[in-house]
Amino acid sequence: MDGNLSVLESALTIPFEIRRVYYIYGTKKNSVRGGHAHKSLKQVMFVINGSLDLKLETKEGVSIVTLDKPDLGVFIDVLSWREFYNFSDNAVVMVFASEYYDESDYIRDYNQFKKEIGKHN
Ligand code: T46
Repeated sequence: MDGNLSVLESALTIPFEIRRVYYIYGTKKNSVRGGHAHKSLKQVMFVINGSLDLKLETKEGVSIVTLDKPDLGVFIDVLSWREFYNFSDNAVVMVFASEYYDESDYIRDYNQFKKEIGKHN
């Protein structure tokens, strides 16, 4: 058999019921996306074409990961401040989300995020 086949199953390999799938493409090389956290939303994110760097801050600390393989997924838990940058040409990001879109679930203020993770320590 030629090529690869990756499989994701809701509530099995993905650790929650998937309520929403979205994808991001056409980003410019110097784009920075994210810059927020979520109160209740959990996500698993793949870069299925191209690459980018993901910086995640949680109450445990800061981690940076390069997503450059279509079978490399990252689980993003609640209260994780995320930033995406260093997009390659033709980067395609695919995200599986535990909740429907809800703007009130966003924490877009970094100081508020820091307070929230302080509360959860
Ligand atoms: C994350 C990264 C990877 C919707 O209408 N529905 C949706 O499901 C989403 C995700 C966004 N939108 C609207 C809301 C904003 O007006 O699209 C616009 C851009 O959304 P946002 O600022 O959330 O885009 P990103 O790329 O900064 O962040 C999104 C997710 O919110 C975030 O959780 O991990 O993609």
